[in-house]
Amino acid sequence: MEPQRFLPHNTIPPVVNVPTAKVPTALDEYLFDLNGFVILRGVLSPAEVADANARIDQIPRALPRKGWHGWVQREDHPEHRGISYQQVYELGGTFERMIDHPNYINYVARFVGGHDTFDYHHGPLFIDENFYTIRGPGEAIPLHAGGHDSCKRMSFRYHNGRFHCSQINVLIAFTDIGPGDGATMVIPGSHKSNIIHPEFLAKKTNEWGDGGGGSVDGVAGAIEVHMKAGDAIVFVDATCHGSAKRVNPGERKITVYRYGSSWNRTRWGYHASPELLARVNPFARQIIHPQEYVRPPGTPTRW
Ligand SMILES: O=C(O)CCC(=O)C(=O)O
Ligand SMILES: [Fe+2]
Repeated sequence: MEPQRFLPHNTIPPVVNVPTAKVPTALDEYLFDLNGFVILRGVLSPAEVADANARIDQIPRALPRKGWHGWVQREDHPEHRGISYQQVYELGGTFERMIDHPNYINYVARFVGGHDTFDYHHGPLFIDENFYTIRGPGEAIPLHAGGHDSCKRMSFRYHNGRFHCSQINVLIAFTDIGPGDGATMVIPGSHKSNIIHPEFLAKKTNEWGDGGGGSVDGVAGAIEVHMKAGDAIVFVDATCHGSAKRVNPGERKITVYRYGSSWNRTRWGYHASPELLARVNPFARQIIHPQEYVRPPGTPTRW
């Protein structure tokens, strides 16, 4: 073995460098490269989890699809995928802290990459979507993504000792999620797959539509990720994934914050509220609002 042939781990400075901030270890980087994900235990404290769940409980369950609760909107997806609220960072508290949480933000920045390149022109990162999902018995999200389609938005890339992933998801559990609870399921290594999973080709119905209701149960190669409330799975979106169908009584609650380069755009066209932008620290502000538009003097700011 000639160690000098291999680039050293940890050549990129953390984006958040407070003493409590966590940075990926050499083993984390190895496992992320190998599998497409890492599992980070206890990134949120029980108090942070309780705070977030209490904020969600303020939203009336009767809020219809597309209905608004302040700056949060219920997503318009079929009931068999549960209830999702978009733009939850607007709810403040834990959700706001999660924009740049020191327990994982350096993982996200390392995996998105772009340090010292034009990708950092507007800052290190951008959140293109952030939501909280509640699922009860019978509910799930079908199998999706995978390296086979080479989609640029989700892509995994490693070059010259650095990751350059287009979309890194931080999926956090807000309830304990074990067998029967509708766990997230992933196919380890599928972010690098060249071949489409035959399961996709076998589908005869649109599982995503109102009459659908597919899950990842029984899909060859897929494993359940069991988590305690406050644990996170950090994964490149190219990883083939989805969830098991919940069979136990009760509800399973998660968030997904998706991060990419600062030049990304939002998935659904949401914009952070002026109140949130005024409250957050400059680093978090850059993550949710990387660019001010430049206009001739006297032009209206909205039209
Ligand atoms: O609910 C899950 O476990 C996965 C969610 C997901 O993959 C998605 O919303 O794209
Ligand atoms: Fe997904």
